[in-house]
Amino acid sequence: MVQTNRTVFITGATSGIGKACAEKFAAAGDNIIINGRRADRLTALKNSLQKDFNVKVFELVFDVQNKEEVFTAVNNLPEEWKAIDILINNAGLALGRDYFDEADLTDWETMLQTNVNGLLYVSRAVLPFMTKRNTGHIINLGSVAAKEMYEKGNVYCVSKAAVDAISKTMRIDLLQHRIKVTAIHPGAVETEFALVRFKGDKTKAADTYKGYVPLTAADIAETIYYTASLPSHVCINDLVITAVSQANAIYFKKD
Ligand code: NDP
Ligand code: 8X3
Repeated sequence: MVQTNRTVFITGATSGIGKACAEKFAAAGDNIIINGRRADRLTALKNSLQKDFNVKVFELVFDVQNKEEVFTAVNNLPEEWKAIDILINNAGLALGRDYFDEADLTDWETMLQTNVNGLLYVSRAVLPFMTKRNTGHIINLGSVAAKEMYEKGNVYCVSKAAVDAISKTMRIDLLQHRIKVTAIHPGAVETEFALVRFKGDKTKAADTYKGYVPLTAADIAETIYYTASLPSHVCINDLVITAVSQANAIYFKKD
């Protein structure tokens, strides 16, 4: 039987996959800690989850890039929110689609600081609550971009390859605490991801998803929920998921 009433901490819950995960886990009766930088969106999500699903929701506004903010927010959680069962390290972004020799250095720094360092900070802050109880599940959002490098993907691919490697090393070091570590690697998912990558250019963002049926955020939330609902002795370590029209990070069948 699937456990409910768990405490699930989701980073980057103001949009896309993170928001869909918050809705999926809340619909199943879990209590949710939601994070993001856009406080207005977090409050709206908190209100709708509480109203629709009658679960408890706690908002944590912080930037995962900021070590101080991360540790202060996590360490100051009220006692009843500290027994975190599942951490979904979802906050992340791509910025730019440029050749290596032309790419913007600030874009590179922001991707590494968010997708790699941010994930490390949040995990390191939350882990003492899990190791103390010798239980927990960390779910990291990688990407097909971790599995194949593609043209003009450079540092985004690097950051997701790092998430892949971090997931493997976490799994080894956390064995002694019976903590599950799952890396989820989606192909193209239609969210605000492309709009962020192309810095508000709606035409380029829409082109990303043209000519085929992409994954939805709800597809990924469903998959993540599945990995979090298996018996306590079972762990999905690594899961690659794409639309039927996508073979890997590079090959698509578009109309
Ligand atoms: P969205 O742009 O829709 O959502 C990204 C979320 O991350 C937002 O809630 C945003 O919140 C949050 N976020 C970004 N930077 C920070 C930060 N510094 N601190 C806290 N939160 C932050 O994209 P997706 O839902 O598609 O992306 C979610 C994850 O999935 C990312 O890690 C992405 O790399 C990965 N992924 C996405 C794919 C896709 O095709 N969409 C495919 C493969 C992987 P806010 O701006 O409010 O801070
Ligand atoms: C997002 C998918 O193909 O844009 O991680 O890298 S892709």
